[in-house]
Amino acid sequence: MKTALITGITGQDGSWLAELLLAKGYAVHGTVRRTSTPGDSRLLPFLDRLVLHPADMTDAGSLRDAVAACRPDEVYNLAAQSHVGTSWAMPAYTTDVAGLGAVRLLDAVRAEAPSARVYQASTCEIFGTSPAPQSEATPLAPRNPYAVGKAAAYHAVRNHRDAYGLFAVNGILFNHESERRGERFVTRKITRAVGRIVAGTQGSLALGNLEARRDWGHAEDYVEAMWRMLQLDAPEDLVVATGVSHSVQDFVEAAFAAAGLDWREHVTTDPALVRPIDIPELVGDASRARERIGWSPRVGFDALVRRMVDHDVRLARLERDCGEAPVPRR
Ligand code: NAP
Ligand code: F7E
Repeated sequence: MKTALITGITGQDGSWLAELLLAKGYAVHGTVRRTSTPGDSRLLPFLDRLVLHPADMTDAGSLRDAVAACRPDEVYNLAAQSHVGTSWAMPAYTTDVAGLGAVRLLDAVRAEAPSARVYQASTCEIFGTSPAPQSEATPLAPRNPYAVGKAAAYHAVRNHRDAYGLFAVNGILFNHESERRGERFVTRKITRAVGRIVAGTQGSLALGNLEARRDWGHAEDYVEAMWRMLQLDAPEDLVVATGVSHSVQDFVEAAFAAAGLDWREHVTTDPALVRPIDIPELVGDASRARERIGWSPRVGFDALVRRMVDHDVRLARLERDCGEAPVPRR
């Protein structure tokens, strides 16, 4: 039985990856932050099959203890303050967690489990304003504090690979969403609003830049790519994307239409939600991933929107019927 350690196991991708690895027969360990209210709701269906270790990406000792406690075969570094908008409000913290956090983890692996394979959750955000479509050959041009931290982590992974022979890879993933997506990312913010509008518990939805174009896939497909990257014969950085971009407005139109609503009657724009710099278009060329790990997405844009809307309409009706107060996220 192989052992995997997932940092950020409580997040969207962490929960999908934990489920995938459990199904493959792994012993799955994860790091969790101490919080005043439990943050493990995404893990509840299989919580009793996980081993959780207290750790924070800002605390090198806790990461080293977690690695030493489970001596993993595979380490997936998914932990980050991953909201780009928030990274402008918390630049030092975000850059620390995403950048130095990865360095601390790599050092912990080198010290405690040097033969472990390491997956780093890199992101298309490192390409910033470099022209689309972006591939492994695209120059890095990070344009927000989150991306600056992730670009530092990207280079740290490559240095650890070349200097110490660590099997470490950057999965350069484009946007991926799901029914488990955090409610302040735009897709889930939209589908949660659609659900509540259908249930009669929300009237309108305020958004920022509707023109930005992103390459949206389903997270369940993307965690499969993470696992496949760690099964390669030799470590290699790969772009994972659908290759198709849509605007935020396209997503809004599709989500409202899926529930039989006209988005123009409900959506407003608020300049306070527009970022100081917003990347106009991120769309990936995943040809190399297709060739090296045989990966291609199974869930396309329309199916993604439909799955999220259906889920969030059901959820909003349940909340209404249980008398839970709706709290839309900005
Ligand atoms: P997410 O839902 O925001 O989850 C982030 C995880 O990181 C959570 O478990 C969170 O714990 C943990 N975390 C945050 N700050 C931490 C800290 N200081 N110390 C320890 N843990 C901390 O993100 P996601 O969508 O699953 O993404 C997973 C990873 O892939 C992230 O690194 C993200 O930057 C990267 N990525 C995501 C996408 C995407 O489209 N989803 C694309 C490319 C790359 P709490 O539950 O305690 O907050
Ligand atoms: O924004 C625009 C916003 O916050 C998408 C993270 O997982 O993917 C994610 O980062 C677009 C941007 O995701 C609102 O300005 C308009 O252009 O859903 P998002 P993101 O910034 O692309 C990358 C690959 C990651 O690595 C990140 O970790 O939508 N937008 N109006 C809005 N965005 C939000 N959040 N809220 C709005 O009201």
